[in-house]
Amino acid sequence: MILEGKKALVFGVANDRSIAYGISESFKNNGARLAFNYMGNAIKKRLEPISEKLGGEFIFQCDVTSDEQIAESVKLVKEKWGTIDVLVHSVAFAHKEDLQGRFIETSRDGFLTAMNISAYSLIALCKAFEEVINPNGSVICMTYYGSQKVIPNYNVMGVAKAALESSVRYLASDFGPKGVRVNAISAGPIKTLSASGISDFREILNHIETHAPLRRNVTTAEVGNTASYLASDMSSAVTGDIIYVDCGFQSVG
Ligand code: 0WD
Repeated sequence: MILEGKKALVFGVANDRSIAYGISESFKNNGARLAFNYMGNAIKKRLEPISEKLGGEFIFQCDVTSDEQIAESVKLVKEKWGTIDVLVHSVAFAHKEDLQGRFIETSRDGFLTAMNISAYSLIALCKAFEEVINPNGSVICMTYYGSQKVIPNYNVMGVAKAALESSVRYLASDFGPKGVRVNAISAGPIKTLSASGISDFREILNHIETHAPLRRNVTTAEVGNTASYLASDMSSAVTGDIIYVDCGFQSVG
């Protein structure tokens, strides 16, 4: 029970295939207390039974592009819990037309949308929740190898993930004196709702099965267990880091 009593806010559970769901299950199994955001009413309906199943203590509306909703979330979290120990950012978005074809075709609006939702939102959440995160707290976000190498069709999201990974290092530096750690997990490809927006995603999965040292794809449960390690005091000297949970693909890819 490495997370016994720790209060974890999880952003990005859309359904039970979400990476954030695997993270939440592992957190629950390790003794954490949980609360979840939802973006809009459609996701709220889906989230309610999931939160119940995982023993979530409350859910709250928070579109990460809205400073007002982020401020409201902080207020609510203060009322409910006072402080938090863990913040999980498992959120990303890019327009479908920007996840196919030539990267050079990315529009200004598409670029800014991807950057806003997928990268800036981490900074916005860290800034807003700074006052409630306990010393020894842990911030965890999700990234992908397309930030480092060209992965067909990942395009603008690769650029957004590069910004996110760099933000992890700067945020870790800002939070370090408080004892709060900031890290990213770079997960191998997983068939989720977001992933289905990427053109020819099946080919990426097949490529991993053939080329990754473990010759298979990663599961959300495996990503979840690494997140539990990062959320726990077991990783107390790990910060500003990108941890690969990808069946070893980045070592050969
Ligand atoms: O292969 C993959 N699936 C990988 C995903 C490999 C490596 C990393 N990742 C990352 C993603 O880029 C993302 O950062 O993991 C994170 C979680 O993605 P996921 O679990 O693959 O996707 P999904 O289940 O769709 O959850 C992402 C959620 C959204 O779901 P939908 O499908 O409704 O877009 O991000 C949330 C939303 O719940 N989200 C937002 N939340 C608040 N405000 C917003 C927003 N503006 N936009 C999207």
